[in-house]
Amino acid sequence: MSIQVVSKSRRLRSTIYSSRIEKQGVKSYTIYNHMLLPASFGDTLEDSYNHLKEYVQVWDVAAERQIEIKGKDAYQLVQLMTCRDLSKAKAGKCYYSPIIDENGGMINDPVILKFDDERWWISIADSDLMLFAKGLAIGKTLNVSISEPNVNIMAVQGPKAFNLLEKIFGNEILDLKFYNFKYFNFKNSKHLIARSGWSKQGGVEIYVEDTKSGLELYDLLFEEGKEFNVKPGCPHLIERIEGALLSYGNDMDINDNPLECGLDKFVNLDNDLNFLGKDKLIKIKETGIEKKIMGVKINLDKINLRSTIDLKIDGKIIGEVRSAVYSPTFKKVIGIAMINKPYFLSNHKFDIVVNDKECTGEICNIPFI
Ligand code: THG
Repeated sequence: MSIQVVSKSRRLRSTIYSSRIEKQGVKSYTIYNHMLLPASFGDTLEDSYNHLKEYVQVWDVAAERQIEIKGKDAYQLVQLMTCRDLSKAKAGKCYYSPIIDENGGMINDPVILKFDDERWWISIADSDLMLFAKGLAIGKTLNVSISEPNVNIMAVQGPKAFNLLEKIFGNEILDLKFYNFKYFNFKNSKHLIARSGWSKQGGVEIYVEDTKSGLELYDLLFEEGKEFNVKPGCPHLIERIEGALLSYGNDMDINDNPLECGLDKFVNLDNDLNFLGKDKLIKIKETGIEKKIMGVKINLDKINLRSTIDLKIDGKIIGEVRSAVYSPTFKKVIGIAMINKPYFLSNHKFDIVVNDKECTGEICNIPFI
């Protein structure tokens, strides 16, 4: 039997919600930004998937840490790190933005929040972005301060999310637009709420700065949510693969560029902005990419992926699957794969060996749904 326990310590940081989710029956954690991120509760993966698609869940996603960039040169530093054009970014908006190195390799894929030109939060995926930002700021002698404030996000996700939120915050919350954020009053405190989240089921993320008030709010969400069948939850492997929400470190890393990751929408090269990797990305765009993230469907009824598995055509490796799960919707395994040129151009069939068993699958477009 494989070992299922990871020992907790200060280094593997708990969140302000940990004691609560442990009472609520969290069954496993993963580690994200050196912090506990719940990975499952008591229900089966399929039950929590059905629940998320029908009701509302509250997630402890405090592991999505904020890196605050403040100071006169804050915009310059943020723009230096991303290939997304933030020159016209507006205060009160969120921007999903690839962070890239000097070769165009993906360092992170955060959501960036703009407060004003001199204050930004970078809501990071699982890599040490703060060190990268500090190195750049020191090297370029930029006038900024960089920190990781004590902000702990809880996400409220699912089709009933706004029914629940309206009960607590009033109908003003219904006017919040996708990827916008605003402060909302709760008792004697205010909380930054963004219409965003790592699911396609709709909802918000509450960036809790006032811990005491945030925990009261957490408890109230469960109290008021009873009529909507609220449950604790966490980012969901099936739901996120079906919706093709990419997972940094799983689906892509520093060896992949944003064009290979299908993030073309967020790669703005036709401008006079100064960001790392720009020349490289311009060249890559001219010559074309050598590999690309695609969907795969595999003729299996279960999989437990812990590392990549090669995909082959006539014995030749044509790519690798990087995330995969059984989908109750497609009644087979679906996954996210990096596929080599020219195989990403059409729906090729491939061979794959899973647990010593040979089987077949085919390449497809994402999102699946
Ligand atoms: N919320 C916040 N911070 C985060 C995440 C989050 N940090 C880590 C991780 N998730 C970052 N990765 C992603 C990946 C995809 C999306 C958000 C964060 C996402 N994409 C939308 C989509 O693909 O449909 C839309 C993006 C857009 O159109 O701008 O939501 O979840 N705070």
